[in-house]
Amino acid sequence: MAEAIGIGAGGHAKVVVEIIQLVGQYQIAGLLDSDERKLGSLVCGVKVLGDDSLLPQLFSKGMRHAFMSLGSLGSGQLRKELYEHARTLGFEMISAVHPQAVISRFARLGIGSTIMASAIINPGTMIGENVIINSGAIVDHDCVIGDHVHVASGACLSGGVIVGGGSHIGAGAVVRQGISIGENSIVGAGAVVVRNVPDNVTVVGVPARIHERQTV
Ligand code: JB2
Repeated sequence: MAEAIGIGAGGHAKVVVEIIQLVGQYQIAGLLDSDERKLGSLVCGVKVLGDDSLLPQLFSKGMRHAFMSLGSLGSGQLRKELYEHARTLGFEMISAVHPQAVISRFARLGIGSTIMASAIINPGTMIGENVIINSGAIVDHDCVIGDHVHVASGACLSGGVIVGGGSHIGAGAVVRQGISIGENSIVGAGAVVVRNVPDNVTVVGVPARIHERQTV
């Protein structure tokens, strides 16, 4: 069985590791984490081998597959940078799709994406690279989800919603059908989005309103 290395060994890693173990297509060789206190510790039985500086060494020893086990709350910039770093080194980024996720055969998933248990992805939807569709989230028909987006647990995107790259849809948020959300924006947990959201803003509340503008 091919081996894969995970990047990140926090809470998100537990969920991603378990999915990869359940699917059984890859043997997880270990996890990388920048916190040296985690060195040698176990995450769902998988050892933390060191930090990201090991990536080139692992690649030169023949490791070819990697996955993002780092999550995000709000900005996914670090997830994006580490993902692109691993790709630049030559790693093939693998997806983790929970066997109990419901994914239409008419939906498309980008590489390196993580789809958690009880997520639903309906026909005509396109999911980009390095996307997290977290537990119980619903992405209805004909949505377009950009690269590095995180749709957090229990969020609901109605039909035809567009989410720009790097954005975060908070836990339990609801986005009305046909809405466009810009790039690198954050929808707060529990928000109800009934108007388009521009790039680089945080919206919160019911109905969602701009709370702050990110400086990029
Ligand atoms: O540059 C880094 C780096 N910076 C922080 N490289 C690597 N390889 N690891 C890094 N880390 C590590 O990410 C931290 O040392 C820590 O071990 C881990 C982050 O763990 P945490 O549990 O804080 O967050 P998470 O990313 O695993 O999960 C977040 O996102 C999920 C989607 C949390 O907010 C979860 O609650 C959420 N479900």
